[in-house]
Amino acid sequence: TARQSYALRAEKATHPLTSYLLRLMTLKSSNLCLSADVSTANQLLSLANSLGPAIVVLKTHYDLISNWDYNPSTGTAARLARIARRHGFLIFEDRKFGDIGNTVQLQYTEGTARIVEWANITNVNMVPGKAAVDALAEAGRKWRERKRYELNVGLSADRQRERDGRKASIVSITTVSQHFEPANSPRSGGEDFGEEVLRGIEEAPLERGLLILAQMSSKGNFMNKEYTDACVESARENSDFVMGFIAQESLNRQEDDQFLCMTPGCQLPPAEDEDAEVKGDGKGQQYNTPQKLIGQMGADIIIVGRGIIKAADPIIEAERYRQKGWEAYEERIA
Ligand code: UP6
Repeated sequence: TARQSYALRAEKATHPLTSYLLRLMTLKSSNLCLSADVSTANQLLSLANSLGPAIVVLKTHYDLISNWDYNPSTGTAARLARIARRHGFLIFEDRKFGDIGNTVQLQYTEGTARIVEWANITNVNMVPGKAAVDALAEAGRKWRERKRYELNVGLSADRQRERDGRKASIVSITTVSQHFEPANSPRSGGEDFGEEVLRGIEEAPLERGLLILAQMSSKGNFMNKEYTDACVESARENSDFVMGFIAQESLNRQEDDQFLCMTPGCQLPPAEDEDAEVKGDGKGQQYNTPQKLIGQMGADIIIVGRGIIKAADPIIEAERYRQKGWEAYEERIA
């Protein structure tokens, strides 16, 4: 798959969210995921808003945010989702679930954060075994069925009300708007983002996706080949839910594997010294350039945190990463 264009792979992918993401990448000429590792909701939302045009995925660690607001319709996730719809990017909660199946299901769908409700994508550390993936896949499928049902009930109730000459119900407006509200509709929640930025892309599909943590960027990690191979097997077994991997190289090994490889541990040397070597962070993190990860290792999306966030001007820096990542992809498929 490494030599195929994202557009071609969008047509081949069977997972609707994978296909959508590949189309988004083509449309925005971007294979950049921002790792928004900041500590307040305002910092998160303002980064999302200012870097939204350059990225296709925004990765969160919601538990790093000291004032995360859990309200499902007015809280941090809801506000982030509105920004995501507006700029056209997916939300990926980097939760790295790692427990028995029953517990990960509950952590995914219940508790304070209810991750399934707002994150298009999440991920799992498969060290506890394949059952964790199976359990999350089951929870994802159930969520989708419930959403479809709610949507249908809401829509048909509204049709009936229309026939009766009454207004649509608040309930169905909320249900429907969570997914199909046009980005610049007056209902979009009192946040003024100015002009609509992205045109030509439809709403993200009503699907959830999972990435399996198959390889890590950190020095001396224990994810050996046997573990990585089991991750690939598990992905094939749940290909309606698993979109791909967090890994350091493409893990598409068979003709019909259509998995995405999203890769953290990515930095560029400073703009003023482009030949400088990229070093680690002194806390175990190891970095590679977009050229190496996309161009040589077959990664599809680079995940960049501090390289962008800590820059003097994150907007300019995000654009530099987007360009480098995209050039490496274009060279790869040429
Ligand atoms: N991350 C890694 N390596 C992995 C998996 N995940 O760094 O193998 C995550 C980290 C962090 C981000 O949790 O959120 O990717 C990398 O941030 P950085 O670019 O600032 O190093």
